[in-house]
Amino acid sequence: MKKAMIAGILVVAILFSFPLAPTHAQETVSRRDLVIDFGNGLTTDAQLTYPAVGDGPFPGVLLVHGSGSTDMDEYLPPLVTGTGEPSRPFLQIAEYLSERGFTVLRYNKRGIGLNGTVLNQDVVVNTTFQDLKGDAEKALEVLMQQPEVDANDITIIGHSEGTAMAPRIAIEDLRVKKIVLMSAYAQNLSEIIYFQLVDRAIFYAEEVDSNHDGLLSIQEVHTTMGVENVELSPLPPNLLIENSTGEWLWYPGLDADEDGFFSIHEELKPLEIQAFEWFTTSESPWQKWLQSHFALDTNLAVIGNVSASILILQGEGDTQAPVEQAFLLEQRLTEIKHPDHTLITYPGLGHTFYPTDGWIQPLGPIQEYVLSDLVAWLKDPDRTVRYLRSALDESTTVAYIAIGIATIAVIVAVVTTFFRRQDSKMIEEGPSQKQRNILINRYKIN
Ligand SMILES: [Ca+2]
Ligand SMILES: [Ca+2]
Repeated sequence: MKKAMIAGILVVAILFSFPLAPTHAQETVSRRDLVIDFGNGLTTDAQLTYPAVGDGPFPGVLLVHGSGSTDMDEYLPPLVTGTGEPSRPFLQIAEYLSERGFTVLRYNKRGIGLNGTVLNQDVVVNTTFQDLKGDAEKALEVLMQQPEVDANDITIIGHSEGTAMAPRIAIEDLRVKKIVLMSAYAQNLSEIIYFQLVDRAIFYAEEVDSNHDGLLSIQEVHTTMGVENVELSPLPPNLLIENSTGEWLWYPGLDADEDGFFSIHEELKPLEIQAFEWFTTSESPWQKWLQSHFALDTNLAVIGNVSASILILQGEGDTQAPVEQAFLLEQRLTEIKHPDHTLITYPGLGHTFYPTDGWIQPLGPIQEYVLSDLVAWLKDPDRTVRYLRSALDESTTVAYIAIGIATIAVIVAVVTTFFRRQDSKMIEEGPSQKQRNILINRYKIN
């Protein structure tokens, strides 16, 4: 009896001490770890995800990251997600798509390891836009070589900085049939950074300025301290005011004219412009990458050259790639009558399609309805009809040319045979009376 009780306690202890690790009943996604060779001795880790059922080949999707030290999951630390947990938008996309019939490749950026760890500072500091684009192209080749991938149905999904790469790769490589731009840029990165550093701070400050006198008071800033995720705003209060003496004061240098207020246009704006100028010209580690971006044509200038189908997904509350960027791209595609382009914008969602609150933008996980729209677009029969039609157009053209050549050949053969017959007849029999009359008329032969 005692033994049975101890055994019972042990069973209960075991049940409660082991985490019930797999919460799902059945694994629905298969995974294969890969290593991608970027050349010059540089390799990176990657992972292929594909449906657990079937041998494929399945439609292939490549994920191309946003800026920063980004791993294959686009890992974002709790510091910026506002949820207390990290978020992994690319892992989310890969699993969501693979569960629904796609093979997806995602890879660590050059020099970057798991959770955005910098593995090779030298490589990271020297990375240019062209390097990143070349890496994406190498990853694309690896994706297309996988037996689970239908090389005739390839999509590139770019997020943020990746939206500058996807169109350029699709223009050069017509095997890419679809591109998806999530949180897209239309203008040059220098304009985006100016918006992020200068405009965004001013817009937010105007919200904090509750009496609308153009001046931030200590009280107005202090009031924002309890606001949820306020540390993710463009002007976190703990960077504006301090209380080391028992009294709240502006940080030195902010209230330059010492009138007790932080003027939005006279004091804040010049500081933000200084920050922009420092960021874009200093000896900072990002200079090589920044300058390579500044030298690029805008996305707006190149998007019209993409023949692949285009989906743009944009959060209307995105404070990093504002929704106007997506509207500009959509307008260009409409202007040039691009045959297959779709824009979906999401009210209240930010840069990672997570709910945002005005200028406070937590980078939490992607809302499921956005992923659902993505799959619906990728699987829409309109896409398939478009490819079939273009394949049909190609084969129809080839058929017309073949029929044309064959017809001409037959006519030539018939005509040649006819004249040969006539000639040989004339030689054998001599000209008939009618032929003789024609010859006499034409050449006045008597
Ligand atoms: Ca005020
Ligand atoms: Ca002042």
